[in-house]
Amino acid sequence: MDGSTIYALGTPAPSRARPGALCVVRLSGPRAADVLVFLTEPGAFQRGRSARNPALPAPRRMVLRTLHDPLSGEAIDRGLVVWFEAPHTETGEPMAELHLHGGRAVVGAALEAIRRLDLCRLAEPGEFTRRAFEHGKLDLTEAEGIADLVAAETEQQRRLALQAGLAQGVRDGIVRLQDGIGAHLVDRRGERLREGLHIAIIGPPNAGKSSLLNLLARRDAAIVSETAGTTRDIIEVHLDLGGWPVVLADTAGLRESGDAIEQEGVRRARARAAQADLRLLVLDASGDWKAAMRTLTAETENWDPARDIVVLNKVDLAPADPAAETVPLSARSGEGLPELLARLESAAGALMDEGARDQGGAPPLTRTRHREALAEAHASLGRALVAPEIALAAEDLRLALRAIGRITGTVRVEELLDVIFRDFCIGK
Ligand SMILES: Nc1nc2c(ncn2[C@@H]2O[C@H](COP(=O)(O)OP(=O)(O)O)[C@@H](O)[C@H]2O)c(=O)[nH]1
Ligand SMILES: [Mg+2]
Repeated sequence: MDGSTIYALGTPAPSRARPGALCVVRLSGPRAADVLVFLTEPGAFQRGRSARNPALPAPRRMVLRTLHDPLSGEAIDRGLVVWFEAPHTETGEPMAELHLHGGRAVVGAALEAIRRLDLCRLAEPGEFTRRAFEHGKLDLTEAEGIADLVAAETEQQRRLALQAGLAQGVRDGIVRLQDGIGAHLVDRRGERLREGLHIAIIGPPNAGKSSLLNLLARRDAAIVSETAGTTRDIIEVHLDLGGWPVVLADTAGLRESGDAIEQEGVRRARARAAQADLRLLVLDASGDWKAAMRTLTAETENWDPARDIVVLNKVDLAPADPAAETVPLSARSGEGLPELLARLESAAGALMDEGARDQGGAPPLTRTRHREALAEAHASLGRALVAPEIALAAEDLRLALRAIGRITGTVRVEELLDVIFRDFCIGK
């Protein structure tokens, strides 16, 4: 709003073919009263009388007045005028209406007289409604309702067709946006970069899981013991694996146990294995590791044979099977460690690259705040798609926009308003 006073024809402009019986000129803004007085009281303009002039009719009362050209004093028309006092008006501003005879010459002369006062300007399409909206006289859906009402009947069919097309277009746009946001949300690169790649060491008791953790951590983080069931809780160490931050977790040996604490350890081990980005299954080369591999890979949730690694430990005790898809290692002597590290590094790199490829090189979501805002936008878009009413869908879209705005900076409502009011006709 620029504080200007605006005017426009509130009825269709009279044409030669179809002159109307009446034509209404509407004014809104701080100078509306001046315009009304200057047009209806001869000589007032020259005297520069103010809006407090007694010539101003009582508000909301139609009164008969003769309209004069304020400069020449020439009579233009005799018609009804109405004065509306702010804020109880349609726009919330001072308003006036001139009900003129609908001939082209009359209307043309009246508009020209108003223009020559140089107190107001022609309204933009939808500007009256926009001012009403900005003064809290109606909400957006009501404003849009007015747009529909104005366009109804005259071009109903064309508009209906247009609306249907628009709705489908909007729907497609929402679906595309939601898919895009969803893809960012499943991309866990940012989290991996920030928190580290999660690697879980799993396997049967006594396979050498804790020994492997200590070997990789280069310190005695976990207790190594011949007593099966020694590791009961999860032990985490943070490592740098070829430049990638890694959280390595040692877990309890996977076996049936009567011990309640060990049972809980096994439950946690399985849960951690399922959540991890990468699983290292450690097996004892000197035992029946093939059977163990079959059962444990089948039992482990999210086990991916193309990504997860089977480590055949204690190769100092039994020769490795070169045909098997395993990484031979001796956690005791360190034999096979460089090969295992190489495998881990390439797996970590692949996990990070994978996300990068999926996102077309887009930066990862590293902040929880961004992730939460996107999740909220995603949910709001989903609700918009199933909203039973257009007004509710609009509200959901607004919420989605606000959530995205929290990442990108504020999304100005003004920008939206321009789009909405653009479709109005002048005088509304
Ligand atoms: N010979 C041999 N013994 C190992 C090796 N790795 C671990 N051990 C032993 O196997 C036993 C169990 O090891 P531990 O790391 O506690 O296994 P976990 O139960 O899987 O955590 C310990 O006595 C270790 O010293 C290895 O590579 N070779
Ligand atoms: Mg252990």
